[in-house]
Amino acid sequence: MTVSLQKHGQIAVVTIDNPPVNATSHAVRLGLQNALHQTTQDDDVQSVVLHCAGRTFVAGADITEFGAPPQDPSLPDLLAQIEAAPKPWVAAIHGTSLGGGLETALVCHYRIADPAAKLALPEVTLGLIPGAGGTVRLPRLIAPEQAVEMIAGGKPVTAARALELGLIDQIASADLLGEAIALAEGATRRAPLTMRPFIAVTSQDTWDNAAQKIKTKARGQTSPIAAITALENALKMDAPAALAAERALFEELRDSDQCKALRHIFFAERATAQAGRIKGVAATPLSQVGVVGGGTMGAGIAAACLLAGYPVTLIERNNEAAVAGRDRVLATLDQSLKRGVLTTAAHLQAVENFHISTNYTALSDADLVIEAVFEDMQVKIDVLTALEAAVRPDAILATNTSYLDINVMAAALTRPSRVIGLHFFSPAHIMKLLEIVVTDSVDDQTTATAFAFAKRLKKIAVRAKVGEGFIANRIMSAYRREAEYMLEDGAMPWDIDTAMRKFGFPMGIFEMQDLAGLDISWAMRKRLNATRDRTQRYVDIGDKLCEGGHFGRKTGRGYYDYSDSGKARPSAETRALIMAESRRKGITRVQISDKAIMARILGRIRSEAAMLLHEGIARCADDIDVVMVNAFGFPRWTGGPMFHTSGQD
Ligand code: 3H9
Repeated sequence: MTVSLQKHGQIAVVTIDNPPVNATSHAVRLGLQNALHQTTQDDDVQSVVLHCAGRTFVAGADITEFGAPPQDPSLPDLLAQIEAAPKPWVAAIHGTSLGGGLETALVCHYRIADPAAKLALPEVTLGLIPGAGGTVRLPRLIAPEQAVEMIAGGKPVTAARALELGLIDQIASADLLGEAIALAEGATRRAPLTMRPFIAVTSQDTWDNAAQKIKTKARGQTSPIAAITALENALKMDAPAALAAERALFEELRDSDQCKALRHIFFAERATAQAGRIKGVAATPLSQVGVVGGGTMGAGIAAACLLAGYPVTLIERNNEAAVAGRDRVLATLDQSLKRGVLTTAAHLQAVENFHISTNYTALSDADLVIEAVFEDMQVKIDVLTALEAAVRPDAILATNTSYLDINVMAAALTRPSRVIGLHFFSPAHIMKLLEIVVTDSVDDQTTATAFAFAKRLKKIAVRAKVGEGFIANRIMSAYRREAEYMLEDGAMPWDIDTAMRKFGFPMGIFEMQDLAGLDISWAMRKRLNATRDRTQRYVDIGDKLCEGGHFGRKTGRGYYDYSDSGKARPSAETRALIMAESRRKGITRVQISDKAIMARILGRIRSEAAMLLHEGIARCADDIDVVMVNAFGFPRWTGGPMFHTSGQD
């Protein structure tokens, strides 16, 4: 039964059981309507507790039903009926109460939550606004400034924060259902939220500032702006009118291209994990992780593993480097504590789980060791060879290389089947993407284990095969090359960056390179120089900037000049260099419009992606969308480059 009813004395417990996340599918809505009818009719029932089986309270409307013809009862209508019920309803919340799930909790007359519960209205992340009364009821329960943050930001709040905000009445101490029943026993019927006046905004200025911040952050995404409109309606109109306006706005957004694109990327991100589900193969449980190299990347990887609860040993070549690596990791853990990502107890545990050493023998118990040493084939082979001698024969050896040939590394070892690529993105404890690079010799168990490891780290794992730059860096190198061609053809770095920002990237390709350091790609170009295809167009501008010591932000000069406060300004020197390079090559510069800039960038991404698919390096077009959105800030609301440009071939 999707929705069942049980009586505990005079309390009816209505249970939704609709795995995996108790979404309000048609069957759930019908079941709830039935339960409402039964509990209303039954004179023995004094109050009702609404609770969910499985891992979570309702996590939202059923997204798979969007796009299909609507089936009655609609969620808004059903929720209005529950809100008007003659007997009090108590929502017992565990796991995640999201979107339509939180809206369901809002029509209940009381809310009690498990201490680990999270509550959110994440509809904006799907290109929507809450469509079942969230924008109207929430500002009648909590301050509108907080409501707009939840609705336009979409971020979850913890149970403790929800209590502070007035979003819930109580946090359960041990037994959620038992305590919800106790609450229901003493409950009297409260006025529905829609009958209450909304809470006044603190001041028009505070509201305007909050709204302005959201608009700036939206960068072309429509739903956060619509969220502000819906809340402003809720503050101006009476509840029935505001509910009708919310519904109209929701339906318009639901049928929009941005919503379709965001739904595409939501499901694409979940489908990447299928590459790790190999029939008949179980992942090996990992209890000890080793990381070699305590620089930015290694320390980030160690922190990511500690945040996921793994005991970690970090190896460096000498004491000084080990201590520096340790300090980096501990600083990250401290930041995570401050940001509320870790509780005090979990922080303490992570610090206890962390060890440093200068000797590979400290890894004799490790199940997985990830090397993050200098990007040089011989250095990496030496490290992996030494590791192979120190670890158990069944331990997995992973490399975090961004470009190098992992087949060559594996071939240099005696157990190539246990070697895999785990390509993290910086900062490794924050960036969601992890490329899992399968070699020609890796065994299925190692691959399945790498995917399970990624899941525990809460990363989105995308499978790639070995090939220069795998998926992400190969595509980035391709559109960076195209952007460099445009420098010679007529655009300036700031023209290209502006066009990319207008399209929705958080920053342009040249700003990004200045931030990362121009010397990194320069080193790679020097490495590839001997084998470079001389018939291919080559742009020398980046090399010439580096030869002049312009390595980007860290040297105060790169494509841009940087003031002491870090503000970027177009550089006259870069402009002169670019003009001189066009002249030297005999290129007549022509103005390139924003539209033409983006057409060239997108075209290049698409053609490189086609090659990756043809070569089997990427599994499918959806994986490429996931990579581009999560590695380089390709605007999510376009659905990624493949979805965005589909139909253009
Ligand atoms: C909404 O509510 C609109 C209303 O305001 C108004 C309506 C009128 N529907 O992520 P996971 C599937 S909009 C259908 O891997 P986790 C998911 O595809 C909605 N399916 O697990 C996956 O399937 P599979 C607002 C859904 O533990 C499986 O569940 N709500 C839905 O890492 C497991 O998912 C949201 O935006 C859904 N709503 O994370 C919440 N949600 O196994 C969206 C999940 O076949 N969901 N599935 O690949 C999430 O944020 C996460 O899934 C959640 C669990 C945190 C719940």
